[in-house]
Amino acid sequence: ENTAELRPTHPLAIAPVVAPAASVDGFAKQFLQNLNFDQGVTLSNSDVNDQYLALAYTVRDYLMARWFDDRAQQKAQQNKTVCYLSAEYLLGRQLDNNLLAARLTDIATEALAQCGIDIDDLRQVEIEPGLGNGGLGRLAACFIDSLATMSIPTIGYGIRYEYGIFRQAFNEGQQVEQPDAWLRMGSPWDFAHPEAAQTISFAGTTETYDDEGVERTRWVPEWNVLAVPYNMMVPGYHNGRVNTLRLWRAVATNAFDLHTFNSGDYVESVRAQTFAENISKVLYPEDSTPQGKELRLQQQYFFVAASIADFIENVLPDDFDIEKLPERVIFQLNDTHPVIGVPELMRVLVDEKKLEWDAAWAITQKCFAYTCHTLLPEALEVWSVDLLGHLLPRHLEIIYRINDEFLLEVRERFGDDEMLIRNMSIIGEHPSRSVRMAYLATVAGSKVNGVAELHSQLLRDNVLKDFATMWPDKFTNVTNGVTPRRFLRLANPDLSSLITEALGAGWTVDLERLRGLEALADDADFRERFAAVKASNKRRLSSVLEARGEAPLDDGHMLDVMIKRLHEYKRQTLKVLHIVSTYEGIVSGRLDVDEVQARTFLFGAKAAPGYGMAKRIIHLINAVGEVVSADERVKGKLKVVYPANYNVTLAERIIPAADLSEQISLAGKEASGTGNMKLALNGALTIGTDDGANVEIRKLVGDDNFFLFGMSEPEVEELWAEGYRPADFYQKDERLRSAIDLIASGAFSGGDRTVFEPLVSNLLYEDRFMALADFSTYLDAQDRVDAAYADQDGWVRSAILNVARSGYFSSDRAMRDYLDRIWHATPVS
Ligand code: Z2T
Repeated sequence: ENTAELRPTHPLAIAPVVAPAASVDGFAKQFLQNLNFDQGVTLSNSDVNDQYLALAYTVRDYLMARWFDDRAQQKAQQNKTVCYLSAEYLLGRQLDNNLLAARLTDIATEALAQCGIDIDDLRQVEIEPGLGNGGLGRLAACFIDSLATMSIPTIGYGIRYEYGIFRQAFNEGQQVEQPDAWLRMGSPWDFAHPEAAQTISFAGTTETYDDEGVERTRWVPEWNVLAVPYNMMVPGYHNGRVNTLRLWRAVATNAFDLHTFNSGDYVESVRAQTFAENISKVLYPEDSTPQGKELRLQQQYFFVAASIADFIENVLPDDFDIEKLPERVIFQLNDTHPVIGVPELMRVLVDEKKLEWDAAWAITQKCFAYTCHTLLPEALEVWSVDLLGHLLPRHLEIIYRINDEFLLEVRERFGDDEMLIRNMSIIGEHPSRSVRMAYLATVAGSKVNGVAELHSQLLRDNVLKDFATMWPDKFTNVTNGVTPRRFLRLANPDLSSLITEALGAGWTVDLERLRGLEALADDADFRERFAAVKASNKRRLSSVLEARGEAPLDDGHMLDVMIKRLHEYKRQTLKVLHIVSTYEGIVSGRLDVDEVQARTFLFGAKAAPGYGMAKRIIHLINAVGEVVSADERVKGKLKVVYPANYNVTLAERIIPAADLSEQISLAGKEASGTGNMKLALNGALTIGTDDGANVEIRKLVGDDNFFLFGMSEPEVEELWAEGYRPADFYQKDERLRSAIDLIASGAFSGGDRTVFEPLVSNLLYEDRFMALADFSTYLDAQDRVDAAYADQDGWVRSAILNVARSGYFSSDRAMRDYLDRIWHATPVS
């Protein structure tokens, strides 16, 4: 580029950028300066939001020099960069994480205290960036934390949604959605760079032209938007590294203005700009069941095209030989949402860089790898050929050619097996022509991975079987992980102190060290202190719930939690049937009330706004909760709490307080789960099926410290093959019958039998996720839970062993696995 070189003469302009002094005085000075000169208020005139923003600016100031330095290092060393492409990043609050990473927590607390401010009051002000739905988005956030902590050059690319995941409220027990205006009070953690905007095109036609005797194709698009990057700091923990998360925002282009302004109606033209700006307006709220809407495909192409162009133009040096691209980048596809990047890179290489198709394809295949996060057939993304061809005509042509050459390869390998060809084709024909994005990703990717051992096995055996036969080495597993910084160190400070006292501080970046706690499980004094931490975490959660208008938690109750998106396959209904059955058992006298362990059942879950059955289940949970919690006959024994708007911030309070972790999906349906890992790591015992990462958790913590129930995945297949009739299970088990009858009777709906009728008949006559089939073993396992909890000493021992043996589930380990098996990138030295 041709920017004139600056020739500064001022000594400060020549000196390297330095952070403010890492002292209480230095921090207070910087904070007050930011309050005065960036926020524009005096301390005495400021409100908490001013103070929070000034605090955030101050933390930024400390990280800034590191951020500059990291980018300079990466530029100098020209290492391979991990470009994580994800439509979602469920970040959670930034303040505490960044204070911790920069070792500023104590300094900031004291500096603010000297300004008369309680830092806790400022923590509460931050609205978490909820730019994700659930597991997939939170996983991306854990991964970028680990990569920064491990000094791996990484850019996280995604979308800066103006509205993140909706805020959930309850109205008479039913979910209502409210917009998440997370940017309204300012966004101190990101930096807009309009000068680095990319122009992203859509629609139009393609044409061939003569390029000095070579016939080439070019895309003649119909409209453009600007993609403006917003950079966020991703600081490593205590290592002085700061990576970048680059989120794109859609802004109308000048060309767009001209096009519309020529229509003559000025005001209408300004309004029309919102068309372009809608692209980054809102996160689609479906977790695992995409809706196939055009705007969503626009979002996907928008951020992926901007990211690829940004990497090539701004990260690679000007004279870079594009044929060497695979040495410098790996684009990791977080599920199929960014897969349109495959034809986009081909378009850039063939149409713009003028490479031969075969050379371009060889490069592209090396630059991408694909992570699959599901097994549900309805969650596998497909785009109608009509829609894709209209929005991205050149990309559809490229996809067709990729498919043609791929199917030739299939024929060469397996002969003219037309059935096989149809099954493997990237283009599906039924019920209408569509592009199967998972197949495109599998064909294009250098590697394909599932997110837990069982999941990866089922991908190879079922969903992508033919591809695994063709390319066995392409398939691998990387079991998910969670960041120990946010989910243990920050969320559970008391347990963290206890662990550090016992083992030293190294566990935060080397979680396998928790193994050292195994020996302490037999130490009565340690057990007592561990139990005291759990009790205090429950009190802390109780006050959080009270502040939200919920009833406080009862002392002595087991805290039984099910926190995850509301989905039929996850089987919140099975949990409800357990609650109703226990309630009915006590009320009818079938159960001896003194034998039943006092429990609080805590739910946290949002339902996709368009998912009717999930919303009905929410209604049922609240309805059952209201009746059970109010009934004198079970008073002090059973209680249901369902705080609205479960999010990362609330998870950080619930998880450290939990005794029992409900992981009860139908075997073969939950790809991995990561809440299961966070809960085990914080000393909750799991009751769970042999599904997803539960399998690995159980293997590690041991059968004695895990409550297994339910059919295995092969048993599920067998029952389907036999013919599954849920009503048979209803007939056979009296406890199940009474529970379902009680719901059907209107006992939880003021006598109205129609309210939950669709739910009841779905269970009795369809039950896609076999809740009734697993009910009796689930209740048996819950009896084992009660018995185990009655022996508090034994329970605490198991809880400690869960912590001690969960080190494997660190996202640092997951990153090492990705690096070894897929990325082959190395740390910045
Ligand atoms: C999602 O959160 C997950 C899978 C998806 O498949 C989509 C979304 Cl939004 C398309 C979850 C899985 O359900 C969960 O088992 C897994 O732990 C998580 O992704 C991270 O891999």
